[in-house]
Amino acid sequence: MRFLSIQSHVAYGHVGNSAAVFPLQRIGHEVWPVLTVNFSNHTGYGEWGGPLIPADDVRAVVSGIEDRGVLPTVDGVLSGYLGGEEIVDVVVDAVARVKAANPEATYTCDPVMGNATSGCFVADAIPPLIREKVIPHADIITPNQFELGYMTHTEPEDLESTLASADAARDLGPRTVLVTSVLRPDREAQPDGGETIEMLAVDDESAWIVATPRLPIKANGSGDVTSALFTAHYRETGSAATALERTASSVFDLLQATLDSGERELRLVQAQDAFAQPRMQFSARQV
Ligand code: PXL
Repeated sequence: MRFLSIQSHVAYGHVGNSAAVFPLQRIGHEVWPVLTVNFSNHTGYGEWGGPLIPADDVRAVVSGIEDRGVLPTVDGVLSGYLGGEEIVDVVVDAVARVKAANPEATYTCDPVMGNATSGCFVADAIPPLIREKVIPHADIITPNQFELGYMTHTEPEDLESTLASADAARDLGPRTVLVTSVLRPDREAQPDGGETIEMLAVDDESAWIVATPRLPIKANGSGDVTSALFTAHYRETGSAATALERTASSVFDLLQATLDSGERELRLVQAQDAFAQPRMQFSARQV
């Protein structure tokens, strides 16, 4: 498949397109990265060098691709962190152009707003823009539990309320919702009593949940890898359960490798076999 991926680029480390592009390529997909920032490193370091790409320049890159006549061959558009209103408009416009060229193409929006620990870390203007201008055009969204609540004005907590929030998100337009990092208090423990973290996928067919051991690591970019892999596997297989299992398997091994290395950045290259041949050590349960 071919993906147009409109996301951040960092020279050092792995977030945005610098996290999403290689795993997609490693599992055999063509990716056309369109950069929204060109930073030295991710913003988690507190300082960085390099420019935001002006929205008009991002738009010009999309237009240049369109002028090659290749938009009808795009299977999916991906977006991640959106820094401002202008870039929101560029993404929405790019999605419209791709869908006009190929009505079968899907748009996956990772509605990056924040998380349960840090709260909202994007500008105040961004969440309402994502909710009102972007989500209605998305086919697949990949919020974490916090973003899911913010988007739907609900407070997903246990399984039942998280499923209800996912349905509320589906009422905004997207047919498929992947909720990453679900930390419901009623989740199951590991066989050895250890803590788990879950992902939940809901589509027109059904709802599925997968649990993985919760690792003591917070790695910037892991959400970007998750969103990209889920999209590719879901589009390829049409099965939310299979996509969930493959994605959980790959991302867990990536995080384990990162933890074992003691490094701050994702061990994307070193863990590449986990993308190509996921061990499939976790199974999804229908809920
Ligand atoms: O992972 C999302 C992301 C995207 N873009 C930039 C970031 C981050 C997370 O740290 O810093 C520039």
